[in-house]
Amino acid sequence: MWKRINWKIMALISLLLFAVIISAIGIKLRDPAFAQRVTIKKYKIIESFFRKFELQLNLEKFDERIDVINDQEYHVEFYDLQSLFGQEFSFGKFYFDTHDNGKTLFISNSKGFFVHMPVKDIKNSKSYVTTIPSNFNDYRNVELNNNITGMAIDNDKLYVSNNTINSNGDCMRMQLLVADINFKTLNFKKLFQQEECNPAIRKGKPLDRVYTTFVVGGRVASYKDNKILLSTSMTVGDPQDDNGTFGKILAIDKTTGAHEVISKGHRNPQGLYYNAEENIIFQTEHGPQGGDEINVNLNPSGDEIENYGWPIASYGWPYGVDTETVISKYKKPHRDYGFIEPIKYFSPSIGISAIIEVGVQFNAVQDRQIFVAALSGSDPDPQSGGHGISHFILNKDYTVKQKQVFEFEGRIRDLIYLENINKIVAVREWDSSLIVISAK
Ligand SMILES: [Ca+2]
Repeated sequence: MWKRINWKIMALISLLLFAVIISAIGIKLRDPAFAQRVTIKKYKIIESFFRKFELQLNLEKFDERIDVINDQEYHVEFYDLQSLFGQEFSFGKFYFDTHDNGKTLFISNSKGFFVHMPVKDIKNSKSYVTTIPSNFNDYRNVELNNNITGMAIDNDKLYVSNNTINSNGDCMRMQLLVADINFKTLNFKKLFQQEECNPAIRKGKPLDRVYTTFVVGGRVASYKDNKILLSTSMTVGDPQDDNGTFGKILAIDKTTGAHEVISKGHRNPQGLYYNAEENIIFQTEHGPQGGDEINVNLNPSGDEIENYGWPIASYGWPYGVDTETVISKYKKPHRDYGFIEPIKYFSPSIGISAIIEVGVQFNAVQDRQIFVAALSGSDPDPQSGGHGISHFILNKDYTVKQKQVFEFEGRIRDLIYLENINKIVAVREWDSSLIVISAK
């Protein structure tokens, strides 16, 4: 009898104790400082695993829907990448490219976690990706989040760009790294680095509080003539200066790392696509307040530097002024001042990001067509393009014939068309969902 009561009391006490501990943890977790410490610790453990080991992780379909866009039906599927990168990575930026004639998909997040998967497996509702350890952290100031800003694969080599800061904390530069493709480890080396500095402002020691004017750009794409394209942002440098490397599309020699300027007058270009068959560069860039642009370069070469107008021409306004009442100081249209006119601009901005061109085999659309991703738009109209992927059908003169938006809540940074399975793939950043689009 006593033994039985004793057992019951013990069980009750244990239960109470358990409840107290659980609620204490609950209260503690609601303390933002504590939650942050736990997150950082968890993050560091996951991060060290990703960097050091080859791991296989599930990729599972969790949702699908049908969208009708520009009079065509599309199948839209959602796969969970969350378990792969964990919740704390969901704010990470994702970049894609393929290897081995489109048979293998590479994904990197901005912190330099690389995974690969067979492209044919994307058709399965459950598949897996495999991580690849790398030395990317050797080229990144972890505290300052000098993260990846672009990735491209070209001839068995993987290229990534990032901004790097010197040890004094007063000079920020964009660099292009290259590694031989190897599923066991990616060993990056530096191929190119900007000579000029973005003047960072050092505040405090260690270098945990360095402020810069914005330094982004950094899209990377395969190009012709043994070169890789790299887009650079402008800060204090002059995007109109032929000799500088700010606000440019550069072509970097894959052997020597030497650069040439392909086009100038760019503000913050975060979308870059090269059509090798026709020798055309498609490019997007962020405007200031409004004035996001889609641009096309119909004859890229190192001989003549095309000029896209920044900081003289733009459809945007300077930050901090009321766009309703103040006339913008920027010139428009571009063409009246000798600059190349964007094929499309967005005011308000959509937070324009990746751009890809897709052929007739994707969806039987006969005209030229492009898909454009967006990071965030201030326009409440869901068809503005600020929250989703815009599908543009173009006329022969590159004016817009038709435009409609695949609506997704959240930021979408990169897009890729996978020819082998005839699908477009994107990642929605807030929940790290892999979005797969195919024509019905
Ligand atoms: Ca422009």
